[in-house]
Amino acid sequence: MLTVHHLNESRSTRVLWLLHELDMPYDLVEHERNSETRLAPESLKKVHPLGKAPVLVDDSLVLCESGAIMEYLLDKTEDSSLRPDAGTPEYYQYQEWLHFAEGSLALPVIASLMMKMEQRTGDKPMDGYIAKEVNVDFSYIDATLAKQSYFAGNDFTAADIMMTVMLEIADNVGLLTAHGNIKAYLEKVQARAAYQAARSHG
Ligand SMILES: N[C@@H](CCC(=O)N[C@@H](CS)C(=O)NCC(=O)O)C(=O)O
Repeated sequence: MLTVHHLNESRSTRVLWLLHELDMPYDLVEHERNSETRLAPESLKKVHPLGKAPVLVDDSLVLCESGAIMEYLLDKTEDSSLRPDAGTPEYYQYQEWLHFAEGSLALPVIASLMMKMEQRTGDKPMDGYIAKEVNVDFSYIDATLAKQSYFAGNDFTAADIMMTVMLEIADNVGLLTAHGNIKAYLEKVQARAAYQAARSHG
């Protein structure tokens, strides 16, 4: 049986969302952030040395990194609807966005969140770098969603799940005000039943 270690308001929503899309049964272990520091509790460190969510446990396998967990689950199921066929142009778009979510987008989005929490004035060298990254990334995302319905083309895939959780943080920080295509996309994917089921766990 699969066990998902979930932290409230975190990237582990991606894993729950995918499991609901695939109708795969799982056990859930819920961990609660410290309300002041927002850090994960010690209970997560007992599961994985990084002490971060998500963590997936399947028999002797203990896996972190949401993107790797998505690929593991897609390898495990016979349902191939959420990952384009290997070697197709859509497959490589899928790969690009699956990695983009953590490899490119996470840094400027999470840094923007931290800067907002710290009420930074925006005059440090890092602020300029983050502003430039935010501009480049969201222009690219907006242009992609202007020409196609989903990140890997015309079908919803696990790359959309990876991207959505980061786009939601961006929206909360106010980075999407000039990006109508991205806001409309978010409303569309958030209406999915599997998304609602995943979010019911916080
Ligand atoms: N790149 C990792 C990031 C994991 C990560 O930073 N998780 C955050 C929640 S979104 C966390 O557990 N933070 C709590 C902490 O660091 O104490 C992934 O995609 O899984």
